[in-house]
Amino acid sequence: MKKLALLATSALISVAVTAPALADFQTRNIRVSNGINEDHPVGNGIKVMNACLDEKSGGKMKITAFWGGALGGDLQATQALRSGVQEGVVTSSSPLVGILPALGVFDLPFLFANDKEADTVMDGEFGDMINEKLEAVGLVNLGYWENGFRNLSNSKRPVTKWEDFEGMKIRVMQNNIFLDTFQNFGANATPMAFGEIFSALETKAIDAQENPYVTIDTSKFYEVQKYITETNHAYTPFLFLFSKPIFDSYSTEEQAALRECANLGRDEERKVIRELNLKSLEKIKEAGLEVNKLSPEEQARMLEKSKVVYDKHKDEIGADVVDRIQEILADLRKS
Ligand code: TK8
Repeated sequence: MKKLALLATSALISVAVTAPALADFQTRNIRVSNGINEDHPVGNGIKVMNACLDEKSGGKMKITAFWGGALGGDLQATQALRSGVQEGVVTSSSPLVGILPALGVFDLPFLFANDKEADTVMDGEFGDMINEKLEAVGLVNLGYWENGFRNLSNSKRPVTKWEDFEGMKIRVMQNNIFLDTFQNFGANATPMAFGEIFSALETKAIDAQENPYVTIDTSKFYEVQKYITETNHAYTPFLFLFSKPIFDSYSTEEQAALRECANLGRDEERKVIRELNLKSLEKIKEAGLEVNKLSPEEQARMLEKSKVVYDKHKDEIGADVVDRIQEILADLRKS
């Protein structure tokens, strides 16, 4: 009898310890929009994130992802987050410079030399500093996912030096640094939302666009392009943004679960996208595109030619922000 009573008490205690934790989770249907398609590695990342949320919240928190711009483009979705009418978006940083000019730092041409540099900058104090600035404009960044190094595709001619851009009609993101970079190479650059690229290439309204191989593959741009050049001219990250007004209404446990699960998702996404990169290039080749690479000398020439773009945009990005990233990169290159 005594033993039973004891057992009953300890059962009560264990309920008392675990119950409040679960009560801290409510049913949350988290809508996350994407411009890219579900077979992009962001899809793998979101799967992992969902499994993690499911476990932590006892099935209460769940992401529903929308693909191919079904909830609107990057900029439109981000504004919906700021006004608290949508939970999340996976967006390139570049179209958001009108909201936060400091993000333009990632658009500076030939800034990063490789993945490792990008990861170190994004996951370190520099990434944290940008995250603080994002919070001030109503956006919680759950993490830097990989979009990747950007390469040029076109339907006109092989491009192996900047002079080959002459007169080429190229789509750029809604971003003045990209606009100036390509105008400066002699191209005729047009800012356009991601969702309009395919048909603009198909109808020849534009000749060219630039995106990582995996995006050119999963968004099928190779179907309407003839040439591709590995330019690696920019590494613009994906931000996994969450609406700050909605985030602030969540419990501490829910917020922590989102942050932890987003990190797991990011690790998976980065792993998958890096494995897929060369496979995507193979697929693009098999589709019949002519592939060229910029020589290191030409990359250096393009960077030199782009110094005017750095100078023109430095103050608007924030001189302190540009100086800081250059110091961090210089240190990394020493070690
Ligand atoms: C997808 C975009 C895309 C970006 C672009 O929504 O616009 O070219 O590289 O990944 O964010």
